[in-house]
Amino acid sequence: MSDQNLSVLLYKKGEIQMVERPIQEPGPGEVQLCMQQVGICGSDVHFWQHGEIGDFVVKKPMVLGHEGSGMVSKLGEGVTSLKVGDRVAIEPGVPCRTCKHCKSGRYNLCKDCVFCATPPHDGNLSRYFVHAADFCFKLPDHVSCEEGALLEPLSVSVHACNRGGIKLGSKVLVCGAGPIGLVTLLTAKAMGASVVCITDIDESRLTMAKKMGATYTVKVTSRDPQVVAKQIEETMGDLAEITIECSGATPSVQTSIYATEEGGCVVLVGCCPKFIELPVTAASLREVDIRGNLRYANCYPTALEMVASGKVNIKPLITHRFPLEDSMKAFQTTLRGEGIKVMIECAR
Ligand code: 572
Ligand code: ZN
Repeated sequence: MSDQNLSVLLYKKGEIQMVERPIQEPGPGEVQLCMQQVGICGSDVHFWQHGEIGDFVVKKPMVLGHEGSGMVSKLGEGVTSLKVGDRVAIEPGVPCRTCKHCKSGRYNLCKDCVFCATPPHDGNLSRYFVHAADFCFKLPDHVSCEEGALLEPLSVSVHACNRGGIKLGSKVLVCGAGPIGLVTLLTAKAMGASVVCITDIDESRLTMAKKMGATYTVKVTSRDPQVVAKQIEETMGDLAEITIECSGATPSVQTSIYATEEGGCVVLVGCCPKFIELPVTAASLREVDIRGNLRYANCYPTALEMVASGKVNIKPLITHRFPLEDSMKAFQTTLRGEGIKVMIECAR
């Protein structure tokens, strides 16, 4: 098999393959990228295992991957912001640019957004990938391509913390210590939170959270949300002012409402089931706002500044590394729930 554009293709539910595909040429305003690093996200594994998330169903083969960085290998017509050889972080969702939400700056709400590895659009887990030049962010020399790839989950956390209104002195609860929970912990602290408590059912993830600066950790052992909320309140000495729910697990979403103080805010970041039972009066009668969250808009520049300035260190998130050829092993590792972030090196 000649190695032209080796790619990780989700052929259909349950079936991923390494395939050779043609290398695309960049069109006007686009760049061709020699992919460097791509992290595996929970959604890549979910599409592989279940063939769908919500309304997004895999109906034809799709290349996986949306947490990527690359090196510019060709410029499309009219591109002046980048040059061949530049290393860039790839913001994976390119919106229509013309709808109401795009024009107001909330382009994450664009209905026509082309997002990598969200059906029917291909992702960037391949040797080469073509992308809009203005959704590529040049990395300074001292920021690695691994860090560039991690700007994607970091941007999720920047948006979530903004949605929650985290500011200097905020007392924050983060539910779930997976990759998104951990970057949210780092971002909340960088935004000035004085206390960050983080929960999980897994002790090793809490150990990691502690190492990354969590003020408190709570190991969740009960499915009763009021019992867990009490445990959190006792640990923090107070209820949380702002809660960022990153697990998507039903009991944890219920806990997030009980564990937030009156007048506070819960941001729903984790992927929940379509319909769940929630303690609505505990939210409504205490004016606890429940806020939605979809990816990010205009957060890559902030995420990059956080890393480039040394305000956050995201490198410890990477626990496994595989070359592109070993992507099947990489996906199996993620499926087994090992480590935190599995990174795939795409360059030969
Ligand atoms: O890194 C962005 C990201 N967003 C996720 C999941 C994983 N990674 N979301 C959850 C699923 N939704 S979706 O709208 N969808 C599959 C397009 O249900 C997007 C946000
Ligand atoms: Zn993701």
